[in-house]
Amino acid sequence: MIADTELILNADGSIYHLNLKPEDLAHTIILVGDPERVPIVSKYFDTIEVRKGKREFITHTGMLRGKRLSVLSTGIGTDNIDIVLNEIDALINVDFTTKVLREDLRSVDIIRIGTSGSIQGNIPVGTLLASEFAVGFDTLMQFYVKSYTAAEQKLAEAVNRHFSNLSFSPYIGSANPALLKQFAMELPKGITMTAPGFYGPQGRSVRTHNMYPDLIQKANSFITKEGLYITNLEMETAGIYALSNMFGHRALSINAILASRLHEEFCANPAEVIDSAIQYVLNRI
Ligand code: R1P
Repeated sequence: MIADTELILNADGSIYHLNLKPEDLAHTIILVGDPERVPIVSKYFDTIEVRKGKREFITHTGMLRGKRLSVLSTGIGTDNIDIVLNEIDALINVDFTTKVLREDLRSVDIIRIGTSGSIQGNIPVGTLLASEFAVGFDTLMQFYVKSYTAAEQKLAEAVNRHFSNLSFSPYIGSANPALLKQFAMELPKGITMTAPGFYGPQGRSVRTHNMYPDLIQKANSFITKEGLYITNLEMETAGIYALSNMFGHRALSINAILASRLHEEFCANPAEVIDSAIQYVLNRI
């Protein structure tokens, strides 16, 4: 039995942060960062049966063309992704009446629809981009035992060689190949850099003294022997991928590019670009 302090439930039997009971969550889950993006996604559902939430974690569950879907907001950062992915897995794989892990472990599909900044000249504002890999510049995965595929191991070595002046080791996560095929055939693909902050950790300096002032240039110049390069920068994908890979869930991250860090340009119509990403994903579910 899992101890009450390891898996905390609220008085109504829902899980501590997400405030959901196992039956509230579908097995296809769209993750968005911004809680206000949840109704913008669920307005396309044919029916909505669950509207619940706590703090920044808002969930709507409903049906779209006969398929049950949840859309859930993560807020910002991989610290929140740790909570969201662990609680999703518990909702799916723990029997809440006995607090015992199910013998028949189940897997869910997790698709992030996020926003991001491009760090390459060939990826303009307005692009929808699928992350084939993600590199985590945060410390989340230092707290878990990771196991890499051969491709992830190779990428981790190349990244650590290139970013040799960091005082920490970035980690790698990868998209589920079947989801990449289902959702991202028509999209540009790349490596997404996931940062643990918005300013210094993404090389921005409004009034700060940055330890790595050339972070964007350094990321821009990274390229593997196979020709893979870092395309964009945001704050969740590496954590989503690495934890989904660890739990055996299938994950894919699609980001609307709202800024070009190289051209110092921000999108004039972000709501339209985000809506096109939402419709792109929902049309392929
Ligand atoms: C920062 O403004 C936030 O926007 C991006 C970053 O990853 C971070 O969460 O994504 P979302 O729009 O999905 O939240």
